[in-house]
This record gives sequence, C-alpha cells and structure tokens, in this order.
Amino acid sequence: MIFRQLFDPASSTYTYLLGDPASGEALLIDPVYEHVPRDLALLQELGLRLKATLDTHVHADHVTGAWRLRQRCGSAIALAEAVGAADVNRPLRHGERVAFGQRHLAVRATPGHTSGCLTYVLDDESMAFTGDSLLIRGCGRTDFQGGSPQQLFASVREQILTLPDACLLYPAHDYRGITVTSVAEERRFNPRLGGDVDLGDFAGYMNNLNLPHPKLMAIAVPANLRCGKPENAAPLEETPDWAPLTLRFSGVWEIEPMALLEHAATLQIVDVREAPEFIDRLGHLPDAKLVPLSQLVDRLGELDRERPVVAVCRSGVRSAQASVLLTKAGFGRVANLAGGMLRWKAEGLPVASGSV
Ligand SMILES: N[C@@H](CCC(=O)N[C@@H](CS)C(=O)NCC(=O)O)C(=O)O
Ligand SMILES: [Fe+2]
Repeated sequence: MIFRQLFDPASSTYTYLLGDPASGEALLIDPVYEHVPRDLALLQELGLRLKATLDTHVHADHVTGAWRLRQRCGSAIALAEAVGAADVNRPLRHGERVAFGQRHLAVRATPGHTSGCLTYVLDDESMAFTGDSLLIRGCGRTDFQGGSPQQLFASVREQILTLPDACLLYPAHDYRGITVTSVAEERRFNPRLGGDVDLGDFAGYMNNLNLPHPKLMAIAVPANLRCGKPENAAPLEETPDWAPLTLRFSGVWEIEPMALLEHAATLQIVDVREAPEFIDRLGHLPDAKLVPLSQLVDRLGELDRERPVVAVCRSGVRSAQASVLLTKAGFGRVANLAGGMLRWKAEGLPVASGSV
C-alpha cells in the first residue's frame, strides 16, 4: 500500500494519503483547503486517482479540502452522516467500509470530541486514523460541537484501544510534531485515557482544560458544514493563468516545452547555465537571456518584474533552483522548463546556436 503523511503547519493538521498500487485508487483523509494543489501534485506524481476524501469530523480549526478536490478530480466526499453536512456523497455510519482498490477502511463511530467523529481503521488493523478522538498522549477537547467527556471516554476505550497492540495510530493533529503512536503505547502511557484512569478522572481533567476556542472556529465550522465549499466568492484558484503550468510536489511550477513555444512571445526566458553551455551542441532557446545561476541573485535588476519568467537549463534541475530564487526575490509569475534543453531538443523544437 502507498501511504503518505502530509502536514499543514498553520493548523498542525495531518492529511493522510492511502493508495492501492494495483488499481491506482487512492483516498485522502482530512485534506486541508489551502493544500489541495500540493495534494493533487502528489497524486499525479504517484500515478494515483483520488476516489474519495474522508474527513474524520467537522474541523474547527481549518477548512477541509474535500469540496475543492471534488471540483478538481471528481472525488466523492465522505463524512459522518450524523453531522448532517450539505453536499456529502457518502454519509458514513459505524460499520461501513470505504474501499480503494482491493483495500478498505472500516468506519468506527468515535463521538466525544464532536458528536460526529469517526475513526478509520485499515482492513488488516495495522493502522487507524483517529481524528481528534485520540491524539498522541492526549485527546481532542470536549467543550464544543456536541463534545462529551463521557462519550469520548467510551469511544476511545471501546473502539480504539481495543485494536491490536501493534496497530499504529495516526491523529488529525499533533502540536509538537510527533507523527505516530500505537495502541499499546497509548493504552499504557496516555495521561488522560490510559493506565488506571477512570471516567471520573477523565471528565474532571477535560472539564477543566480552559482552552481558548480555535482562532478560525467561526469560519471553519460553517465552511466545513458545506464540505469546504466557499460561501459567495469564487473559489481560491491558485493555478496561474499566464500559461498552462503544472505544480510539482516539490513546489515548483513547470511548463511543458510545447506550451513554452506557444507562449514565448509574452514571456522572458532566462537560461541559467554557464556561458560555454549556452553555445554547445544543445544550443539555446532563440529568445533566451543568459544569466548563470551563480549570478542570478546579483543580476535580478536585468529582469522585467512585469513579465512572467521561465527558467531554463540543461536538464531542468538548476532552473528549478532558479525558479525558487526568483520566487523568493518577489517575482510572482515564475516557471521552470520541464526537462530543460535536453527535452526541448529531443522534441525537435527550434534552437539557436550563436554566441551570447
Ligand atoms: N490554537 C489552536 C487550537 C486548536 C484546538 O483547540 N484544537 C482542538 C482540535 S480541533 C483540540 O482538541 N486541541 C486539543 C488540545 O489543544 O489539547 C487554534 O487556534 O487552532
Ligand atoms: Fe477537531
């Protein structure tokens, strides 16, 4: 199985990608609205097709990427039926399964942090995604959205800590950067729910947390009850419109050789190789300006900030770094030529060979 743990530093949220290599089908658990382009780039690079997104609950601290992902790739939106959210494709109940290829997640109702919390357990019980029902050496708060210490205590003790000792537990958040725990560990060491703790101890602890509400709660809860669909405004679309570009999981925007040829007249092309390479057997793009990568930062004044920039090198590696430097220097429209001069030449596109 393909498995990735992704992170949103703004809300300390983990998003999980599960993929079945045989069928190419994938699920995303708890995607974050702002990271949809990143998640799509990863799916594309791993050759996976997103079948569904599953939220563990109605989050109070970030907006889900579920609706935005469905818009982009047709994935089904899965969420607890108990939540009553609008526009859900798969309202989930305890005991149901969500399949991806030959694999599946089993749905367990684990209310208590909110009334609609679910835990997703992998078919072989080697992993479970606990949302905020069980955090690493902690648990989600119980003071809003129908939360209840009594319910959370029963959910964790009966539905999560009864999984096999070795079952790995992946939470929706960790505020210290810890990534994973196990049933055996939490049964023994969870200071709120493990060891000899009883319901009275737990409720006493939870009723006196005195935490401020999450900063984004007033925005996030209503947005998540619409599965992350923006209320009025056009959805945030981060795909640049100055040329057809593809975001790579590395964070760099790429342009294909043919697209660059079509848009060359409106762009500035910066070749970041060394001077002798510019006139070697690969040649260079007819309109390219030579600025070796080692000189780029000192020569930014030679570039027009009003026009998009495409960086080019031999293979696309140095120019990817040039794109990063240009973006850091405040250039807003930057892309890297995919595959560099090697691909440009291999595709038989026009080259110039004269000197600088
Ligand atoms: N400072 C965070 C607070 C986040 C928060 O309250 N998180 C909830 C999960 S949605 C929680 O249960 N936290 C447990 C804890 O902080 O002990 C924010 O403003 O977003
Ligand atoms: Fe939460």
